[in-house]
Amino acid sequence: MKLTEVQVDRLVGPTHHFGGLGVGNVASLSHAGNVSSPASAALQGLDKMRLVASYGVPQFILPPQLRPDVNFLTQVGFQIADGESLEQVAQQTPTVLSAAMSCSAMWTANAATVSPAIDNRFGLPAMTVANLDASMHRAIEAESTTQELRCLFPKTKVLRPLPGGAAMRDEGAANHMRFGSDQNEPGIHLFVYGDGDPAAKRFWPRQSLLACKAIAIGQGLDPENTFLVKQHPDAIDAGAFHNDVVAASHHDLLIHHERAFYDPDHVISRMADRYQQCFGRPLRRVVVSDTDLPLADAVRTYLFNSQLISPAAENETAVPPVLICPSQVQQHTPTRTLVESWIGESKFFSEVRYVDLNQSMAGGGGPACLRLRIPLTPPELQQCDSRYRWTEELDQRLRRTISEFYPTRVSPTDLASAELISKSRQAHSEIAKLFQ
Ligand code: SUG
Repeated sequence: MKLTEVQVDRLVGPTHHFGGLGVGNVASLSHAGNVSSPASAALQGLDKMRLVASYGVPQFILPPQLRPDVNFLTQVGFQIADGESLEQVAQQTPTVLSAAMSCSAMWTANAATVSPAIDNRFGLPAMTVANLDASMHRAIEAESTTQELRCLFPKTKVLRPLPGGAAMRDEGAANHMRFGSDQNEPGIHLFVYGDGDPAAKRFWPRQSLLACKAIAIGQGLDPENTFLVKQHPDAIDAGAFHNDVVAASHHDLLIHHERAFYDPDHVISRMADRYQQCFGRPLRRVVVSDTDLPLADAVRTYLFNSQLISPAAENETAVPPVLICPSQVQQHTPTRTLVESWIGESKFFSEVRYVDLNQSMAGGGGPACLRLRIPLTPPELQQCDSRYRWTEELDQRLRRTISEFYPTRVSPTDLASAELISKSRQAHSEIAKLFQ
C-alpha cells in the first residue's frame, strides 16, 4: 500500500506583520518594523498550495488562528473591552501586542512532529503538537493547533504539547526527518536538537535533546530506527534557527549543508547503514560544501527550505520529486546553478519550480516552513475532514474574502488600532463560514 505525504498549510491571517520576534531568526530580526501586506502574504501562500495541488498531491488548508489572542492578553493582565483599541498594550508592552497579533501559526512545519501508523505504538498516524516554548508569540499557538489537528484528522492520535518549559522546548517537524519509501513500510527517524556542547554563541537553540527523546518515547518509535543528531552551533549562529533551514529530506534522499550537523559520533553514517539494512538500497545523501554554498548564502536564499513533493503517479512508475524553491534561490546565480545541477534524468529531481513567498520569507519562512507533511495510507486519507481540503472552489472563495477583508498594508503603529482588530475579526468570521 502507498504512503502519501499530505501537505497541510495554513492561510496567512489578516494581522500578518513583521514583529521581529523570531528567536535567532535573522530574516525576522532584520525586517522588524517594516510595513507588511497581509493580503499579498495570504495570496502568495494560496499560490503555493495551488501549485502543490496541481501535481495531484493532497493539499489541506487550515484557517488562520484568531488574532488578537484576547485570552493571552487577559492572562498577561490586560482588560480589553469589546471594540476597544489595544493602545494601552502598545504603550506598555509593544512586544506583547505584536505576539497577540502574530500570524506565526502560518508556519505549520512547526505545528507538530508526525509519524505514520506503521512506525508508532498507536497504530494510527500520530502527531505531537509542538509547545513552541522558545518564544512568546509562538507558544500561544499550541492550544488551538491541538484542537485544529484533532478536527482535521479525527482518526489520528494527536498528542498534547510536551510539558517542561525551556528544558523541553520543541518546534515540531522543522527539526525532524523521516526516511523511508513511498510504500507503507516502517521508516527511520532523525531528530535534530540544538542544545548541549559545543554551544551556539549568538543565538538560543530552539529544540532540546530532551524534547526529541520525549517525542520518540511518547510515540513509541522503534529505538533501532530513531537517531538523534546535534545541530552544528555554527548553523544556529548563522541563523539556522530550525534544522530545515540547512537540511531537507524526502523518502531516501537527504540534502544538507556540510555545517548542518555537529556529528562527531557519525550518527548520520549509522543512520545510513540502518537505511541500507532496512530497505536494501543506499540512502542518497547530498552534502553541500561551504565552498559551493557558504552558510550565510544558504540562510539568505533558503535553498534547503525548498519543498520536496512527489507528483501523483499516473501509473505505478514513481515520478522523481519536484523541488519548490523560493524565488531567492533563482535570483542568486551560484545557488540557482547548484539547484539546476540536481535536475534532469537520473538526477534527484524532475523539475524545479520557483515561488514568490516574499512576505513569509521576510519572517524567516520558506516553502517547507509553510507546510506540515503527514504520511497517510489511502484509507487514512479518506478519513480526513474534507472541509479542509484545498479545492479550486475553496481557493476562489478565499481569494474573494482576502480582497474584501484583508489589509494591503500593516505598519507597527496599525497593530493597536480598533479598525484593524475589527477587520481581522470580520475576516476570521467570513473565513470560518467557508470551512463549514
Ligand atoms: O519561528 N518566524 C518564524 C519562522 C518559522 C519558520 N519555520 C521553519 N523554519 N520551519 C519563527 O521564527 C517571525 C515573527 C516576527 O517576525 O515577528 C517568526 O515567528
